[in-house]
Amino acid sequence: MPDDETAGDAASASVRSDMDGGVATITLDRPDALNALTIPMKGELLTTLRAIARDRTVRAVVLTGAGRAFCAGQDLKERLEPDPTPLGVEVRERYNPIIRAMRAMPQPIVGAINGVAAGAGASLAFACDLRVAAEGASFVLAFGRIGLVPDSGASWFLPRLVGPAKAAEIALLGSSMSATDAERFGLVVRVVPAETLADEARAIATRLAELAPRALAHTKRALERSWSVGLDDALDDEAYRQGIVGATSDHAEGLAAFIDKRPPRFTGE
Ligand code: T3D
Repeated sequence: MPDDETAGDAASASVRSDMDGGVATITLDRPDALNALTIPMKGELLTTLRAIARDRTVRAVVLTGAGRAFCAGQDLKERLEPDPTPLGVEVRERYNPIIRAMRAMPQPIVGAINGVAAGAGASLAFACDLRVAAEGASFVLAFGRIGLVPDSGASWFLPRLVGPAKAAEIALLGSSMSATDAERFGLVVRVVPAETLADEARAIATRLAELAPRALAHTKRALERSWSVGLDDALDDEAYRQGIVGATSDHAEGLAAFIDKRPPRFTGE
């Protein structure tokens, strides 16, 4: 691991995180460069994700961008500096850990896609559990336009999210996918006016934050696992996870709340 993972402490942080009522909001904050990812920024993002994953008071996460873009992917100007890290190393050691951290964290992540999500920025959007988009937002696999291949999970997420035919069109032609098309293909759950995006994303995250955290974490893991196993394995996996969450206090609380006709109060126990 390159030794920039603690860059999140820097005064010029370009990743902000705010906590409110069990929902952590992570904001990519380099609006002048459409939130393009630099080496320090990738370190900050990874540190933030790992800290949130360990924090049991965080029940759901919102990931968004400052300004008019969600994220324009790799900062291409940084690549022109002397002695850039070889691309394979950059992807393996700085991008892949971010995607793995997003998928491994127990909390669900809601992507609030406020504008263009390009290159690895699109990959970050795909790695969220749910996405809500502002009118005018778009997804662009910009990799091909600069002679690169989709990375940071884009080639894996996209066919699963929109189907192989649409994925091939977007990945090979580099066509931009509008928010409206993204909703049609199920990539985003909803398209909303830009001025209501933050509230909409927060409302979804708040709903998630009110659910039983361990059941949510197991659901996230089971959905992901289902992509690579057959029905037989999936049935076994469901039984295994049900055995675990079925023994939690939160399950007992859910049952009691149903009988009492009141909202449940889940604690994560
Ligand atoms: O390490 C590695 O390289 C391997 C990993 C690769 C992963 C990747 O992400 S590769 C793909 C990298 N991203 C791109 O190729 C996208 C480049 N950007 C664009 O194609 C366009 O900017 C957008 C389609 C995203 C938006 O277009 P538009 O017309 O709305 O905005 P713009 O005028 O192009 O950009 C506004 C500013 O942001 C501009 O700066 P300036 O001229 O006002 O000072 C532009 O240079 C800057 N900007 C946008 N994208 C990037 C960027 N600066 C650095 N890196 C960027 N990726």
